[in-house]
Amino acid sequence: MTSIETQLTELPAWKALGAHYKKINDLHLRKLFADDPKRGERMTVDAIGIYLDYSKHRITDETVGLLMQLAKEAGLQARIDAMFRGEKINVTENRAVLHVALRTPKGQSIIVDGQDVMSQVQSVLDKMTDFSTRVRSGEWKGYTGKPIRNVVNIGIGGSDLGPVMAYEALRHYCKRDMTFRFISNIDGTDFAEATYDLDSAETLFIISSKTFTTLETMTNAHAAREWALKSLKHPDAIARHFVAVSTNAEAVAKFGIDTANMFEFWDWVGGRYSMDSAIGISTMIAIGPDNFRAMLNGFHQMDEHFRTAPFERNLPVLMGLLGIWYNNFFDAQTIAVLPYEQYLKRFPAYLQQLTMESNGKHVTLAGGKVNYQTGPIYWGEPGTNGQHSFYQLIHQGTKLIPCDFIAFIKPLNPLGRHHDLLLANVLAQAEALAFGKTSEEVRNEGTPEWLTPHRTFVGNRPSSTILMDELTPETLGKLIALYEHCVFTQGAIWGIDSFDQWGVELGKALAMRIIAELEQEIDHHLKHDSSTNTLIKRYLRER
Ligand code: G6Q
Repeated sequence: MTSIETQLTELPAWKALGAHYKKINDLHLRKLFADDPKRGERMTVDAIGIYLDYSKHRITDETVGLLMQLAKEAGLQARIDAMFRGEKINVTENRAVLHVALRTPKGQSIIVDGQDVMSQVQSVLDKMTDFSTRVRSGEWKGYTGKPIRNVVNIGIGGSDLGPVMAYEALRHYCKRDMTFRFISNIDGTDFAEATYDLDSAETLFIISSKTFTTLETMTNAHAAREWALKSLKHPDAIARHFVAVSTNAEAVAKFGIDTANMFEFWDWVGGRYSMDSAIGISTMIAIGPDNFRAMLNGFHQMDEHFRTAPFERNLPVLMGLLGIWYNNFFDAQTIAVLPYEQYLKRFPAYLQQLTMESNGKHVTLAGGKVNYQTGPIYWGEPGTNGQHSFYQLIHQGTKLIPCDFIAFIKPLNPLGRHHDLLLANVLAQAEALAFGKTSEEVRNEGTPEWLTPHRTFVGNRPSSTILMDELTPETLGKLIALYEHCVFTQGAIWGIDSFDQWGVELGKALAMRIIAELEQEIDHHLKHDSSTNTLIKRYLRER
């Protein structure tokens, strides 16, 4: 064991939490609420327009105190300060982690490797603003002189999930006479379905790739070029219909995109933290530069809150620590994120990358194997749909699944009773999970004895409720940054590198080998295991 591992599980607060867990893990939320009539008012934080109710968690004041103590003993504040200072806290890639710089307002400076990154950030934002204004107004014309009506982002992972999620989340604010599509998968269906009804003369492709080498993105980008040239004919058309977002100018030029039409970002922006960099150019075209800046402002408000608020009133710190409480002491394996907002339908998918690619690590910063659990599985769907499917397991299954309920006070599309019904449901779910329904209550309703156990809800199932005013670009920024910093908090305490992703490498390398075997029809001399060899042979024989 390395010293870092020893440190976490040997920390006095960690040990105290272990002992404390044994004392309180049977304590029911019914009792906690009965003993403290003000619990639901007290265990809340109201900051920067986010109301977090964390009273329905299996915690006491002592738990909260010990979790805060853990954050202190693990040196969380020093890690936060190091990130904001631009230190190279992504140690395995020797990089700074500065997505916070992307939303820092003009006039401040952050120095990385002797350069003020803030002036670079502002100049790319200005370039994005100029470009998106021209596309939105119709001033930017396609090769045949028609204005752009369709924008297709080609990217994958961090160069796709953020733009897709933001487009869906902010549809209400989007330019409705334009069409936005997103192609990520190497499955040709994705390309075919995204382009089948588009007129190439009115279509702009944004090739979004930090490295500009990613197999899926480059394959789709080449397909897009062929698709466009089929009708536009002349290679000069590429300059009017293709722009790039990348850190790799050389590869962009080699592809044939004029680097004047390239929007830059930097190695200190991780893919899954890049939706507010130039990777967000599709978002900016969709919602307009002012809305995009409002979104950045929302991110920044959360950054400042995270950097400065005392831990016990700090939203991401609290949420991060509660996640650790269940993950490491209750052995909970997953966290459900349940937005009661249809526009957030892609938010859980976005969070899956953010949380699981960041904290799905089993090795500490010092390189030793952890002797505790790290990142939980995040999953979810918008309510109320999930209530009619997987909520059954959350209510009455054998697994403990802490839930994050997300809701907005004001609807973007007021319609009859809809919003009251939606909100009634989210509040009811959190209530039902926490307090359940006792056998006695079930019996008193006249339920026969044999049916009583089936209709009993044991309750004591924890949840947070995150209530915000209205879904706007600004509130979306706050919400995303809330989870970014929640992930940071947890990674800092687990002592892992939340900013690398070596786990995606092996599959990529093996795929390259198999691609060659499939394309050259090599079915003899296959050197894989017998399962992979047989599958390859079967595919080659039957395709
Ligand atoms: C994110 C990951 C990964 C990455 C994609 C796309 O943090 O690094 O999801 O975003 O693999 O990479 P490129 O942008 O380089 O194409």
